[in-house]
Amino acid sequence: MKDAETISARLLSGDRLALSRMISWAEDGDDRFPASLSRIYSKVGRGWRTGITGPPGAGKSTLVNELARVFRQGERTVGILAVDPSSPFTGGALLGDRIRMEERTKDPGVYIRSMASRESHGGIARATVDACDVMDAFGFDELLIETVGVGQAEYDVVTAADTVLVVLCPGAGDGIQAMKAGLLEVADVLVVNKKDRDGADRLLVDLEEAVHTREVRTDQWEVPVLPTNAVAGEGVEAVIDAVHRHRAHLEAGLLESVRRRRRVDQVKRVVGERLEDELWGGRRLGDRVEEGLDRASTPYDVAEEVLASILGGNLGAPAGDSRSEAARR
Ligand SMILES: Nc1nc2c(ncn2[C@@H]2O[C@H](COP(=O)(O)OP(=O)(O)OP(=O)(O)O)[C@@H](O)[C@H]2O)c(=O)[nH]1
Ligand SMILES: [Mg+2]
Repeated sequence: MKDAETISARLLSGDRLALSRMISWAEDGDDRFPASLSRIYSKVGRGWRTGITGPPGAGKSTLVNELARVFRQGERTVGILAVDPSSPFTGGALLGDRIRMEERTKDPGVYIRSMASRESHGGIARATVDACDVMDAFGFDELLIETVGVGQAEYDVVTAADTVLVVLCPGAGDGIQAMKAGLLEVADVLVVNKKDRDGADRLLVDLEEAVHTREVRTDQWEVPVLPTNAVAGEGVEAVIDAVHRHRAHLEAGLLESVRRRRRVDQVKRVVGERLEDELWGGRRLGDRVEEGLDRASTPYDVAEEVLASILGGNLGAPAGDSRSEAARR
């Protein structure tokens, strides 16, 4: 793995091409990635990861741009990852984001990268965590991860973050819809963007009510609801202040366990992906499925056969199996 060695050394010396290369390896599931990650992993854990999610068009990219601007005024370096889990390629929306962020891209203290899902299964969440680890090891102080909040794949992506900002705006993606979509559940900070628009005050009040009437969070954090006008850069400092407060809150308590749980999730994703490749990649089991179906069995019968052949026929009697429990009673 000469390549992995070279790239990780270059990354640690501040080479941005190496940074981009490693993120591409993560994205492609390249087998050079694990070896290169292990060479930089001791540097992971210093950057703060802020996820920005919310309905399409809520103003996430505009806010990310503003957050980056304010961080830069404070001499903090910023790595930005725009993740589009539902797109099989880096499409138009992200391209538009890139143009808006042009001002930021000229700044050597800012790195911007978009990522899209190339495969249908959950690889994008795994790749997001990998990309964050790589940017973190590179040395960015602040990591910003933007993703559209619409479904499960996006929630998986957002769990890569230490602090989650949910950006809403009056109109299309109003509070009720956000609640239905479960967006409020993932929020550490709620942002009501487009506060210059009609309905913003109403949305603020609704969300504050929703936050306060909800059961107290197990982590004792009170979710702030903050108005912004991202285009005018208004309210952005208050958002950053909330991120800092949330960071201090986690650092005083749950941070280690939260990050550990996130690593556990990542291990599970890697195992899942590898298993899937092993099982179906070599067509070994694929052939078995075809044969089973030729015998006119149901998909369940064939699946049982396949599982039995993998697990050595011990299906149905794992440790602590409910039937054996019942027999003992
Ligand atoms: N009036 C007003 N317009 C805003 C504000 N923030 C963003 N916009 C506009 O809303 C539109 C969408 O903004 P984006 O930042 O692209 O929104 P987004 O959430 O990143 O959109 P997607 O990534 O496509 O989901 C743009 O035309 C912005 O200029 C705001 O505070 N007030
Ligand atoms: Mg956007």
